[in-house]
Amino acid sequence: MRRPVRIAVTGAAGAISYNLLFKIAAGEMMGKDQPVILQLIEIPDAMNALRGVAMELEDCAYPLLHTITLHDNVEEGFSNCHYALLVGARPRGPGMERRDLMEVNAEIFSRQGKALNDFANRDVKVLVTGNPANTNALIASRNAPDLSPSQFTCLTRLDHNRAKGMLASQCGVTARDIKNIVIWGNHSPTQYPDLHHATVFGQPAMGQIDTSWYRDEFIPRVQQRGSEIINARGLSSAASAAQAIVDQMNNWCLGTEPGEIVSMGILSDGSYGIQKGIFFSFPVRCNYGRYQIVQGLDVGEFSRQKLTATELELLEEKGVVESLLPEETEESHTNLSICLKSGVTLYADGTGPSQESKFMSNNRVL
Ligand code: NAX
Repeated sequence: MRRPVRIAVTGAAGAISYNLLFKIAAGEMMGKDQPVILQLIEIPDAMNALRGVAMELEDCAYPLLHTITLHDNVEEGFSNCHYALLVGARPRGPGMERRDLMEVNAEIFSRQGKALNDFANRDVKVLVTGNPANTNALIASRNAPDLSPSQFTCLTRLDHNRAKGMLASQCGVTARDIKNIVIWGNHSPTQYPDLHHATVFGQPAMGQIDTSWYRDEFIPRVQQRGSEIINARGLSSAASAAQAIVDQMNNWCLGTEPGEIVSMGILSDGSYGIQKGIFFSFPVRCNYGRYQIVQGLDVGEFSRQKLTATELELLEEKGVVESLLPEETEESHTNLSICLKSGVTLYADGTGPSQESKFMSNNRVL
């Protein structure tokens, strides 16, 4: 049996986590041979609810679930974690403007970035789901000067999966027959679901659908899918969001299928002309626990306009939280090459590879 990995989850008593934690404990995220330790984090008021969730997890008697720990603060909760799933966030309250929401969450995510910097495993992989996900990822990453920005990602896999599901339904095929959808930009209604590189049964998707359906129905529907679900269900997406978290982490850690493209929100390195220093959803491939932006995809005039719109929104969001972005990390976030470094996996009990050993280090270059 392998050594258990530590997975910290914030917002662990919330709706998404109620779908997510059971999947993780069942081995759907990290593999069927990987035991897990769940470090569950909530706000103090939700600790009782969290205890209930922990009891249910225990009652499932999952063979891979090694330990569950409960925490009402991130400093303890992130201690030595190998993976951090930042799901919890403040929802938009009555009369709250978008800017207010961003400011409240900015404070939460700057504290979480600092706690990851100080207490998490040096190789921690972080996935931010709490909204506004891209900008929250930026805040967390900018507040973690000792970690590489490439260790932070935000969730745009739900948008990717939504696009895949809708295209499959339109073409009368299953999601398995569809490849290489790309979501560009922000996890918001400005995101751009791009089908120009997608294939259905290995043939270009654009040749199998109407351009007018693509532009006038498909794109707005993917962009607005979150609201469509809230209107229908009275509650926001939870099970599909949990599945997307599992998919994104699984691909990041265990790799994508050969040749397959997936979408992931990551720090822009300037690829495709997108300004550096913002978290933007790009087409990526993953292998050996790393992701790499797929280069050289053709971006036509229609696509370019959409990319620019979502890029501008992210730059505007960044402007709102600028005061919470420490200056010391500005350079590492606009010049990725200077902050890429080697890391070693350290275990809490000190039995991991020696930090000094140059043979055991892994290269985090993207
Ligand atoms: P819930 O309101 O059901 O749960 C959120 C939980 O987070 C609550 O239990 C709350 O107590 C906890 N929490 C709040 N602040 C916290 C903090 N500082 N530390 C630890 N826990 C904290 O929301 P849920 O439906 O689970 O959604 C969670 C977040 O995901 C929301 O921000 C939501 O907007 C966002 N989403 C992001 C998606 C994406 O694709 N990026 C899609 C789904 C979802 O809408």
